[in-house]
Amino acid sequence: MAKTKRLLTEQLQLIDVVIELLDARIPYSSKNPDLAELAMHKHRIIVLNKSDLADPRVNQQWQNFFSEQNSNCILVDTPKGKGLELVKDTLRALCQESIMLAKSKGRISRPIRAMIVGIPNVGKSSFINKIVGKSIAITGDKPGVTRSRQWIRISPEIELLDTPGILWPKFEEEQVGIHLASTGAIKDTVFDPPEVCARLLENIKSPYASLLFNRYKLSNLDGNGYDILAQIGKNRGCIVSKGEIDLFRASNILLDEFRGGKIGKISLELPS
Ligand SMILES: Nc1nc2c(ncn2[C@@H]2O[C@H](COP(=O)(O)OP(=O)(O)O)[C@@H](O)[C@H]2O)c(=O)[nH]1
Ligand SMILES: [Mg+2]
Repeated sequence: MAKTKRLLTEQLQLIDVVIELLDARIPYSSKNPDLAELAMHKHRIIVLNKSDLADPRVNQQWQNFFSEQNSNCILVDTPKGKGLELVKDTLRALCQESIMLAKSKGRISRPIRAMIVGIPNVGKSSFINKIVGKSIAITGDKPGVTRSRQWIRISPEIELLDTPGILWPKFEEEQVGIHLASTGAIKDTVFDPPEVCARLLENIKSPYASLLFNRYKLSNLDGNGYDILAQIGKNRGCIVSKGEIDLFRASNILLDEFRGGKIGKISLELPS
């Protein structure tokens, strides 16, 4: 973490605007606690990425919440490219002052420089590829590949750092860990998948009951998360010998379908 933090601090010195990607389903849990301080003197844009997987009503609440804190907050669906033009417009608007200043002095302003930051799996590489417009090889994550930093011009006045800044998630709160595991931000191996699923089901069973009924043909949502997981396993044929239900297989199905948005548009956190 110390090394990651040092690298981020270095990268931040090069740019004007930080674009912080959050997972729209878990804006609280996917927000890095230290970034506000590290990027104190930079313009910032919050992108609620994967907004296509989250509950539209809740997306709106989060957008209002961040706007009330005077943060620029944009809903994005990276694969469909939704919201990306607004990100570029916002970048330009944020830097308007320095552009005007340069003009008034008869100078041509240099391009605005921005970088993407976010926790693992939030969509950083996809976002960069999409906003750049063509697929570029992101080689930075592979050990042994060294390459100099590159700026990619995404419009005449905007340049983007080609490697995203990697942020570490919060570690202290247990509920945060469950949310990060549910969405796939941290590896399943850190957690017991049936436990993650049981907690996930307890979180969503009342706000999203109808989605669960529809997807898994449940007869009821009685009992705790493990009971519901067992029903899902039974209905999906996750049976081991003697009719016992394989909760691990049921968990894999549930996690895959939740992460892929197959159950429906589900948000795990509200601003309140
Ligand atoms: N549904 C959906 N999936 C996304 C979105 N953005 C990224 N993804 C997916 O999330 C996964 C992780 O993305 P990646 O760019 O590798 O994340 P990184 O680790 O932050 O670089 C990939 O499977 C992407 O296709 C989005 O807006 N919506
Ligand atoms: Mg990546």
